Amino acid sequence: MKRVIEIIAFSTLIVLPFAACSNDNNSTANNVDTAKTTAELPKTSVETATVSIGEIVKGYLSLKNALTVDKTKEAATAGAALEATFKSFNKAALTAEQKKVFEDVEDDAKEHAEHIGSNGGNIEHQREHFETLSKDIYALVKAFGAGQTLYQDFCPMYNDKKGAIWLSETKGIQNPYYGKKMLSCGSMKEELK
Ligand SMILES: [Cu+2]
Repeated sequence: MKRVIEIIAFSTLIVLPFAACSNDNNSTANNVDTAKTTAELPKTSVETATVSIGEIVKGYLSLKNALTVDKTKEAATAGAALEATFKSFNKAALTAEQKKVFEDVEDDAKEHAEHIGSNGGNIEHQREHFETLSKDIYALVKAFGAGQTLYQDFCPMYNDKKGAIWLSETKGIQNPYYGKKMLSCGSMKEELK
């Protein structure tokens, strides 16, 4: 909790350029060649990575659940906590392949989590960031597994009917993009183990 407070305090010090809000960072832009780091990984690396990704998934799900019940302040707290989890993630334990996937989404996911954290009171804006964040988390879960069963759900209406995905730990649809306005809008697309 102390860390969360520090993160919130820290992020309020930064004046974010307004344009950054609508820009989707091209997360593939900072791909680095991680192939060199393959050698000599500890035997427990995959296990360790799964545990840490589990932490990220846990943070994402708290955020999702706050949006589902239209709680913008709780969503902000969860967003800040998720950003902190990303920052403390230990990449040293990843395989080269995992590291590449992680680094593809890392900066983007951190930025979305940060904006969600600093936009308590503006749930529509939080949801905009949540949309892309959900794609990042989906990519991580596909590469790492989540350590639990998750469902990829799809809302066909969000974002001018372009649609948006989210991940859920429950089989029934509970839409985080609209909350109680349209809680059951959407369908399950994929079960993830
Ligand atoms: Cu923003």
